[in-house]
Order: sequence, then C-alpha cells, then structure tokens
Amino acid sequence: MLDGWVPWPDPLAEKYRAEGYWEGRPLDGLLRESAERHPTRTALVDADGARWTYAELDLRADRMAAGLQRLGIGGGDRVVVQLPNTDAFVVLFFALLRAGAIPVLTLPAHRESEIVHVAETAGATAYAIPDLHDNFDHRTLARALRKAVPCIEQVLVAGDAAEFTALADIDADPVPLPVPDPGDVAVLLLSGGTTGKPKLIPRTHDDYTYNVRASAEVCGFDRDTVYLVVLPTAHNFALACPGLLGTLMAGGTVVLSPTPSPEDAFGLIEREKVTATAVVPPIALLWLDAVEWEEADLTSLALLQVGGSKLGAEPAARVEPALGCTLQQVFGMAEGLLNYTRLDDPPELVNGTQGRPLSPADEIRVVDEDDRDVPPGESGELLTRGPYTLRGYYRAAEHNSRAFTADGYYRTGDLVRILPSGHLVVEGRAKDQINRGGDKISAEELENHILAHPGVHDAAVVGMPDATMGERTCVYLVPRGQAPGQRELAAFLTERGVAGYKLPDRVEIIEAFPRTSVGKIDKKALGRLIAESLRTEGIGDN
Ligand code: OOB
Repeated sequence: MLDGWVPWPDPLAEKYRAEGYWEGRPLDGLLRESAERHPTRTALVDADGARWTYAELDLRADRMAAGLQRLGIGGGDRVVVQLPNTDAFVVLFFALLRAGAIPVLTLPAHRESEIVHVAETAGATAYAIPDLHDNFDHRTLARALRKAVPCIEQVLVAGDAAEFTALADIDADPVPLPVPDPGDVAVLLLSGGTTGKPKLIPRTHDDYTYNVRASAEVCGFDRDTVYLVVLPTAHNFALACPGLLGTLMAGGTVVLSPTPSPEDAFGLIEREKVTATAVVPPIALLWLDAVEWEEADLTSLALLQVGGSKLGAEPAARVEPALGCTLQQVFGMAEGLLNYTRLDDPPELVNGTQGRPLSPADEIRVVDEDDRDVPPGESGELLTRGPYTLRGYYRAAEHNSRAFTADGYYRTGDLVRILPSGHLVVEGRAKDQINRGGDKISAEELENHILAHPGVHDAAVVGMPDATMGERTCVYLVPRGQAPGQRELAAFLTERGVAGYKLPDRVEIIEAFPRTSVGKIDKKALGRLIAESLRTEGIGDN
C-alpha cells in the first residue's frame, strides 16, 4: 500500500462498503466491463476522426500495460502525466492503472515550477508528455525535470521522442496483470491550492469509481451518451464528473476536443452528434455568444454542465434558449464533494444554485469562524466528509492539520448557504485563492515567486472582478527601487517556470499594505481598492 496518505477510519470504510458505495472494484474495471459488454461499440473518437471500439481501446491499454511493466513501471510507481486531450492520455491512463502504477495528473499548462514540485512530492519515477503542445516543447521541460528531480528515470513521449521513449513503442503482448487493493490509491489529482505549493489528492479505486458511477447516474449517462471532452482530460470535472470515465462506464462514446473554442467544439458537436459536455463559465459565455455567428448544428446537445467557478443566474437562464439544451450547474472539487443541480430541478434551482450533494452519504456542515454551525439558511464556510472526499493530502501532514477538522471534515474554503431544498448557493470564498474562470491560483504560491524579484519588497495577490472570468489576478507591490511592470513581471515569472494562467493580469504599486488589527495584510481592503479603481476606470464587472 502507498504510504503518506490518510485512509478513511475503519468504521467509516466498513459503512461505505456495507451500504454499497464502495464496491471493491478496480478503477480500470469500468473499461474492461464495457469492453466485455459491447466490444464493437465506439468508445473513443479524436478530433481528426480516428475511432476506437471498446475492444480496441481495451486491448491497447492491455498492450501498453504489458509494455510499461517491461520498462519496469508498475507496483505503486508514480507517473506524472501531462498530456493534452488525445487518445494517448486515455490509453496511458488505463495502462498505468493496469500495470499497477499511479497516474499523477497535471495540466498541459503547468510548467517547470509546478511539475518539479509535483514530481518531487509524488516521488515519481516517470513523466509522460507530448512532444510539442501549444507552441511549447515539453521535452525541454523533461530535461530540466530530470536534472532537478533525479528519481525521474524515464520520460515517455507522445510524438517525436528525441532521446526519450516513444509512447507508441510501449507495446507488448498482454500479460497477466496485478489486481489492486480497491481501498488503495488509484490516482493522484492536483489541488487548486491555497498554500505555497500545489497539493496532491489521493483518490482510491473505491472512492473514484463511486464518484464516477454516482455522477453518471445523476446525469443520466447511458450507452447513447456522446460526451465531448472540452476541458483538460486531467481535470476532475472532465475526467470523472461523469466525464470521460463516466461515459466509458456507461458504454457511450467519448469525443476529444483539442480546445474549448467554438470552432473546434461546435464542429465536433455537429460531426459526432455530441449529447453532453462540461465547461467553465467563461467558455459557456463564449458559446452563448458564438451561436450567433457559428453555423454549426448543435441540436444533438442535450446537456451542458457548467462548473469550476460560479455561473451567474442571468447567463444561466440564457443557456437553454440559446443552446437548446438542459443546463446543469456543478460545484465540485478535486478533493471530492460534488454538487449537481438535478436534470428535473425547476429553473429557479438550476439557474440560481450550484446544486446539491451527489451522495446521500455526503456529510456537510456550514460553520462560522469558530467552527460553530450557522443557523439554517445563513452563510458560512462549507465543511464536508463522505465516501469520495479525501481525508488528507498526500505527504502533507502539517497542512492537513489545518485543512481538516479533528473529526475528518475537509475545510473547502468556500462560503455557501443552504436552501430548504438542500441546494447550495456559493456566496464567496474564505481561502486565499484566485478563481480565474475556473483556473485556481494560490495567492501564497504566486506571492512567493514574485518576492524573488529584486525590485519587489513585498507582494499581495488578490482577485479583481471581471465580467467574463469572474475574477482576474491583481498583484499589489511594495517596491524596492525599480518595481517591475506587468509585462516585466510576467516575463520574470515565465522564466521561473510558472504556468501561464497564473501570471498577474495587473500590477499595482502601493507604498504600504493596509493591515488588519493583528497586523496581517488586509486583502479584503486591497480587494475593495482594486474594485474601486476598476469602477472609476469604467471596467468593473457591472
Ligand atoms: C473544480 O475543481 P477544482 O479542484 O479545480 O476547484 C474546486 C473549487 C471549489 O472549492 C470552489 O472554490 C470552486 O472551485 N468551484 C466553484 C464551482 N465549482 C467549483 N465555485 C462556484 N461555483 C461552482 N459551480 O472546479 C470542479 C471539480 C469537479 C467538478 C466541477 C468543478
């Protein structure tokens, strides 16, 4: 068993098993079972129109698993996976599970700073990448990673492998595969993060399979579902809520879109008669406008899931008339808890709430700053535990003591109120994080990078309101000599290997920070200050 992760206490684990939430099945079994049930149905289609049946996909995964084992990858090894929305991701994901290795899922946008930290924390032995993606050569990053993290023994490349191993060559006749303990960790997901460094989220075979199965049920996924992957496959939403995995479990067809642009996505919806997809609010807004000028036929689309950040009630109400499909709001987190509006909820709940918990076994509390339950209907921080919510981040004991209550509730950092129907309305955030249209940026992590600039004495990162993204990133700098401007700072951070979506959208110079009564930087005051500046400039959110 993997060490360094926090399992559920025995009595709870027994309850989840006894009540049927945990079925004792390995996560890769969802592909195996669908391949046995309907081998000839189409499982996967890529943007170029290449198609794989369930039998073909299942066999590819078996062959690659055997090839991985030959390379010595298996037995609980952690493999950092950074692949875009291509068949290589899908095959490698299942192949790793079957070889007994643990995929560590990172986003294509991550760079050296994030990848080095993740590989180090995970103690990874391999790194899987595309050759080039989005004008970036991932092999260069792989070389830097190998220098920085010596435990990385192998680099697996989709495309031109240069001195590394081509994924296409990892192929061998199927061999008997190890059977995992379903209670053990199957995958490590990346957290949005609120601290200096990103955290890893252990998800077990039992918990993640339940996450997928219950999500597929609530969303009505079946063998006729054609699901378009628009967000990165590595994101929990697109992967497992119900996403790619839920579609394969239900026997439907997964279609991979390289980007969320209306040109790519609408073309694929028309070509493949896509029935369901998941996007973040800025993409939903873009699509709502794009239907005006894009010619594509979207009549097959029956369900649009929107989540990752808050969708306003006004755009929410436009989804059905403009796109001709049902809207579902999803308030979820890689840590576990998922809230969905239900397909038969009345419009006021679908448009005006972020859904209600997926599972009858989800326990939620809404508390004040002293961890006392607030009166029903009032706003407070959401705490949760349940059969698919983590009990601790991987190898992060010190952080875990703050991120969880003594009785195992995860502190989400989200401020919510609960309606009598049980639906949650997200009202704000208690965590020091920017949610830039669904992309999460830890203020502390970014501040630490910015503080390394010689022209910066002190830095505070805050969100600023934005009509499309919900919020963007603003950094207040106390200069030391010549402070960097926005472009210089962006170049400096890029040079340090910080992912592009974390670069500040705006830099403000300030002589001294406003302080709270205990002497901490008053970020609320800074937030008000930048919102006020935007209003005077006429670029506020409303
Ligand atoms: C999803 O997962 P993460 O891990 O990228 O981010 C989780 C955080 C939540 O704690 C919350 O702060 C925010 O993202 N969030 C929302 C939201 N959905 C997520 N805030 C307001 N309204 C929503 N609908 O973002 C994620 C994972 C699975 C499914 C959907 C989203």
